[in-house]
Amino acid sequence: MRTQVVIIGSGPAGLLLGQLLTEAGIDNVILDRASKDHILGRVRAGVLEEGTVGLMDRAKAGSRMHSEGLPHNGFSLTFDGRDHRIDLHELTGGKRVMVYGQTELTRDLMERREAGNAPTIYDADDTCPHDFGGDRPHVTYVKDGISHRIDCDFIAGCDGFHGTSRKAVPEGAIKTFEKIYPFGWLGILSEVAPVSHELIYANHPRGFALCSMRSMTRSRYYIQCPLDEKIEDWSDDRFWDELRRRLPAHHAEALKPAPSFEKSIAPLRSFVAEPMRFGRLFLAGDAAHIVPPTGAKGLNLAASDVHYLFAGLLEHYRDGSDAALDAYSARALARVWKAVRFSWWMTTMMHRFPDTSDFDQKIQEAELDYLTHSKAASTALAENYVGLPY
Ligand code: RFL
Ligand code: PHB
Repeated sequence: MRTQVVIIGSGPAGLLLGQLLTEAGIDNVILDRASKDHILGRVRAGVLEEGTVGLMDRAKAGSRMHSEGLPHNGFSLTFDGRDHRIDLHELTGGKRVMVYGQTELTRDLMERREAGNAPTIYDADDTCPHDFGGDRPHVTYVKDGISHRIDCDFIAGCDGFHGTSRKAVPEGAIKTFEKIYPFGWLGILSEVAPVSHELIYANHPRGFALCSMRSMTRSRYYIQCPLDEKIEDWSDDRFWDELRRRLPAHHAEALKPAPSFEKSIAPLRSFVAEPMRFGRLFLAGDAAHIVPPTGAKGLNLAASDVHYLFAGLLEHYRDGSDAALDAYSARALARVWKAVRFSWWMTTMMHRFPDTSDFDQKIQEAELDYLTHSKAASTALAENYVGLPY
């Protein structure tokens, strides 16, 4: 089998790239080791930057997002028992974010792909990119016990943090940067109206909490927890009780406990691999970088990588120029590092660290006070939260 671009991974990065390529008439095949149901069962990101929204439109997959997604003009930071609204719209001169679940975005892209009969191979085992240092790369995989090979022009490694693409790069050709945080997030989904119509990021002596949503009838809540916490020790009642304690009184009173239908613990990590291009293999999304979810940047970075990679592939096939492909890694990484910095900063400012000294605590309080009382500081937060320009 032969195609122009093999995409490893059917998450947001792979699906978005596949759809943009298909719309531009560039043949591609997506391989994923998981099943379609498994991929659609994952609950992850919830906040889309305008750039991500624009890419969904360009991929002709944005119509449900516009009818069911919730545009948000601001969010709340709470500390010291009080709410401080960050008016994104006002501070950024008219920008906003869209609250729309990653699961729904994934479903929309999959449906669009199926409608266009573009091939996706699910349950592909032992996927491996080969010969990407030369002009004739290929990818091998095993499906139902039978080995297959796809020859191609380019390989896009969109297979997430634990994927095979980054691991296929020779050790000396890649440099990685990592920071592991000493806590995780325990998250639940519940079929109940959100406690507020906007997101609430809460800094509290008992730890961070986040009130988010998937719709006006479905809530997504998180609390900071120790890394060794066991999910089976967290009954719904215990979760609601702990969340309530971390919110200012008026929100705590408005919180309506209801059964959860998803509950999981995610570790927090910052990670970047440099460069993001190795000959004819290009890494995009979580395959190249991870950010803690505090800044809502993971999915949005996957989208901005795809923006740069698609521009490069389009220029290659339409104009016969490799200038944009050659610039891919540097352009993507410049934006990635700014989001890594922002996510690290939000995480540091909003969480309780086990080794926080009295001095560190006072600095955190001063930072929050400054942030919420200085227009310049609030503007910097808002500008990063809505997404830096591509
Ligand atoms: P994905 O979504 O991980 O997709 C990778 C795909 O590759 C497949 N795969 C392989 N396929 C073939 N062969 C292999 N060897 C393979 N190994 C893996 C996988 O099955 C999968 O289908 O990466 P992508 O596309 O780069 O997208 C990135 C986003 O998913 C990620 O950044 C965000 O979800 C991160 N994230 C959040 N981001 C936000 O912007 N806001 C959030 O609120 C937010 N919350 C989260 C998150 C990530 C989480 N986890 C568990 C990683 C909450 C959680 C819990
Ligand atoms: C979510 O809705 O899952 C969500 C929203 C904002 C974040 C992280 C997660 O910063």
